[in-house]
Amino acid sequence: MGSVKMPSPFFWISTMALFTLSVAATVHQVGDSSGWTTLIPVDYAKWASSQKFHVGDSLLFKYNNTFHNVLQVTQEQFKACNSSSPAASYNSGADSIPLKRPGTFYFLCGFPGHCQLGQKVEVKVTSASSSHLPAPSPSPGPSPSPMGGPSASAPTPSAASTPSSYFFSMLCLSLEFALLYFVVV
Ligand SMILES: *[C@@H]1O[C@H](CO)[C@@H](O)[C@H](O)[C@H]1NC(C)=O
Ligand SMILES: *[C@@H]1O[C@H](CO)[C@@H](O)[C@H](O)[C@H]1NC(C)=O
Ligand SMILES: [Cu+2]
Repeated sequence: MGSVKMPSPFFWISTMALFTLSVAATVHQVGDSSGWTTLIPVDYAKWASSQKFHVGDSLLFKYNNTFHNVLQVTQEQFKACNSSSPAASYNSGADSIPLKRPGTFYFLCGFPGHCQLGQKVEVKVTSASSSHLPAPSPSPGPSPSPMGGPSASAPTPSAASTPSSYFFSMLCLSLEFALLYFVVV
């Protein structure tokens, strides 16, 4: 008790296992820090192509529900911005939608004109068995330290194109290291 020890193999195995789990269940905030909106023109197709969606992940739609909602629709309804008979609808303003199976899923805002303004997103979900690790592209700016302080939690608009899943993974990794440090020592 109180003596400083080298981390045991258990430490490394646990860390790797927890890291794998944290990466496997990514929360994809739609539109990153811009959220689900028409005020700022967000290219949701571009956002979706910056993400890797796997079974077990979830989508997070954040918006002011006075002005927006989230409707899950078919491909045909998506193309036509038809919100008359959605398969599912959400209006909490912070909707977490689990991605339970592989396939392509279509969402749009049902408020008049919003879908036509581009408030629609198509998400291609692949099975959980494929590779989870996002390819970290070299960033020209200062990269966040994995052990960085809580002040680094608010993503800046310039970082909006970086996959939010990467930051989430790094955050989880930091927390796991901190937790396991106290468990082992
Ligand atoms: C939504 O917007 C309205 C009008 O701007 C505002 O009064 C309300 O507080 C907002 N709601 C949330 C949850 O931000
Ligand atoms: C919208 O979708 C519904 C249900 O699929 C369909 O009955 C209706 O004709 C569609 N409306 C338009 C304008 O495409
Ligand atoms: Cu809307």
